[in-house]
Amino acid sequence: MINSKIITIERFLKETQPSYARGDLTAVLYDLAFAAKIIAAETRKAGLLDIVGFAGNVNVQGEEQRKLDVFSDQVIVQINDHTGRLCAMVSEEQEDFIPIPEKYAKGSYILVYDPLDGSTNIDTNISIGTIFGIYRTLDEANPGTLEDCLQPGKDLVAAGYILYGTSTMLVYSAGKGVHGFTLDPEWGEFILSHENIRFPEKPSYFSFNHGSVKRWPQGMSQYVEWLRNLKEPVLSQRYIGSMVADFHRNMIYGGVFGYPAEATKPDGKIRLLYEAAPLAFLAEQAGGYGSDGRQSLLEIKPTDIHQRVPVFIGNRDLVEKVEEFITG
Ligand code: P6P
Repeated sequence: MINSKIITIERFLKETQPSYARGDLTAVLYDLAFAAKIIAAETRKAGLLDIVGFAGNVNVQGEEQRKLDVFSDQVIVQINDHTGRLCAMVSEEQEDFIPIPEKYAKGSYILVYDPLDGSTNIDTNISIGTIFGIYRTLDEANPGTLEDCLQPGKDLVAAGYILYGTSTMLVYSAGKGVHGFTLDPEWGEFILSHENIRFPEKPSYFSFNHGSVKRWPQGMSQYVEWLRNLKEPVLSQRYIGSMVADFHRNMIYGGVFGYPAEATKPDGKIRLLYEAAPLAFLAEQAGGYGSDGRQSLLEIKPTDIHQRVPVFIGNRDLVEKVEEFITG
C-alpha cells in the first residue's frame, strides 16, 4: 500500500510551480534529479570501478580531474544540451561557457554548476556534492551569451545541490523556501523528506580549516575567538573539506561555514558563480545569509565565470558578525 504521504520530486515540482509557468524550469530541475541518480550510482561504486583516481587531465582550475568529475560533467551536459530548455551552461570543469549545439533549440535558462565539488574526498569515501544555479536569459531575442552567464546571485531563479552521502539528497529552492528530497535507491525516486528547511535559531557548528589560520586576514582570528567563546549556544567545530556536506549539516543544525581569503589566495578558493552564489541563495531562502566578509554574495556580479570569492555562509547573526570583524 503506497502511503499517500509519499511525495515524489516530480509531484512536488508540478504542484508548486506557478500557474503561469510553462514548466521549463520544473523540467530542468527534474532533469537534474535524473542526472543525480546516474552520478549517485557511480559515486556509490567509486571504490569498485576504475572510475576513481585521475582522469589524466587538469581542469581550468589547475586541479587534477578525477574520472568521476569528468563523468559527472558529461552526464549533466548530455542530459541538458538537447532539451530546448537551456541556452547556455557553465561548468567548473570547462574553461569557457558551454553553448547549446546549433542542431538543438535554445531555451530561456542558463545552468551553472560544479558537477562534483569536494572530489578530492572521493578516494576516502567522504560525502561529495553537485551544486547548481539556474538563471533566465537577459535577452530572449539573443539567448545564451556570455553576459547571460555573468549574472549576480540575486537574479537566480533556482539553485540547489545534490549530496552524495549516507543517502543521496537533492535540496533546491525556486524562490519559495528550501526543500529536500531523499533518493530511495530501490524505487529510484527522490521522495520529499525535508519540506521548507530553515536554519535553526540556535546554531551548533562552525566550519573553517584552522590549518590556514596563519594565512587569514586581520579580524578572522578575533572572529574565530568570538565563535569559540560563545556561551549560549556553545558551538562545536566541524569541517570535513566538502563544502556541500558542511553547508548541509550547518543548514539542518545551524552554524557557519567559511573559506576566507588567504595570503596566498587573496580571493579565497570557492567559486562565486556556481558554488558560492547558489548556496547563498539557498541560505537566504532558509533564513540565513551568505557574505564575502563585506557584502552579500548575492549582490556580487561576476566578471569571470570562474572567479573566486571569500565565503561566509550560514546563520545570519553569525555571518553578519564576521563582517563586523573583517571590516573593523
Ligand atoms: P581546503 C573542495 O575542494 C572545496 O572546494 C570545498 O568543497 C571544500 O570546502 C574546500 O575546497 C576545502 O578546501 O583548502 O580546506 O582543503
